[in-house]
Amino acid sequence: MAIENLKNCDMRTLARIISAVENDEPSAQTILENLQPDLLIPVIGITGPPGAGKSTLINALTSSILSKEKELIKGRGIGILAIDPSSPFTYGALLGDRLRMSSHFNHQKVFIRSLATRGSLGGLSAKTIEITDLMRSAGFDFIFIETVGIGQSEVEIASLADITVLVLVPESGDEVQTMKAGVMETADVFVVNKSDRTGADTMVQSIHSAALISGKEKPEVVLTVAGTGKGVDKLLNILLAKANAIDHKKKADLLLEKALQIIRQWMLSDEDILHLRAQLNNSNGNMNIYRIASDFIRSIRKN
Ligand SMILES: Nc1nc2c(ncn2[C@@H]2O[C@H](COP(=O)(O)OP(=O)(O)OP(=O)(O)O)[C@@H](O)[C@H]2O)c(=O)[nH]1
Ligand SMILES: [Mg+2]
Repeated sequence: MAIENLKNCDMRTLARIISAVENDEPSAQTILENLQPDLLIPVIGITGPPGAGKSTLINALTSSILSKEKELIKGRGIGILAIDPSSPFTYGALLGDRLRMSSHFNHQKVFIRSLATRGSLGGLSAKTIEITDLMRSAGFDFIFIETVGIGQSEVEIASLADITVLVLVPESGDEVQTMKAGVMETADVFVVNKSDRTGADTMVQSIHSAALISGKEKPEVVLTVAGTGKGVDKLLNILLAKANAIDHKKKADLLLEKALQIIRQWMLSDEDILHLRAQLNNSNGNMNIYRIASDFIRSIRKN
């Protein structure tokens, strides 16, 4: 399939191309090198602790967008990339996500893809960057990326997403207390979901206090009940406003980080990294890490 047709191909073909890249099929390199990602499509990262309601919220946002379909959908519609937490229950989580998002699973303007974190030795799923760029090239109007976690993953998602939404719940007090300044910085919008439960207002105050400490001016905080859709239109309006004001020049700073991740990934296989780890583990405490590093570089150059 010619890559210039990526925008117009049907969803099934798109799914096949994504699989080819995800599985490192021989065509993957050519596909990637011919991509033309549209940087104007807003990529919205939805992140937060397990069970905070991220999938339910994406489902509700999708409903909200589709209710204004004439106004908001000009192209392929909504692309959703759910990155599963790395746990032995990945397959279950994947099915669970599909069930939770099921009201849109068959909608022709909604494309949902789950990406397992398998094979990834830390960080986002190995292929997250590539699949996001593929989706950016496929003519969607909106792209949502769901990642679980609080801490490092927000920082990583921020290098990928144009807008980062951190979903918390009334009980997330501890998470906010220990939230690092970097996380406060990277979140563009804070959502207190499950605001039908007690403690939501206290949670909003905690977010404001944490923001004050980290020097962030007036964070945007929205209360939602994702299951019923309460607050979701308000959240969508904030996202639309932010999408119109994306500063693509600022993003250029993150390109180096992105390029380094791609280079690292293309140069080092998971086996290489496991081999390195084994060498470090086998060294009985009297290792010389510099020698191990230079031996390692020599060995991958040979391959
Ligand atoms: N009471 C209440 N329950 C909610 C709300 N939003 C989601 N839930 C429920 O919370 C549970 C977890 O929701 P998910 O959307 O799967 O949460 P998630 O953050 O995607 O979870 P993981 O992907 O597993 O990290 C489900 O049982 C939802 O029905 C809400 O606003 N209020
Ligand atoms: Mg989920």
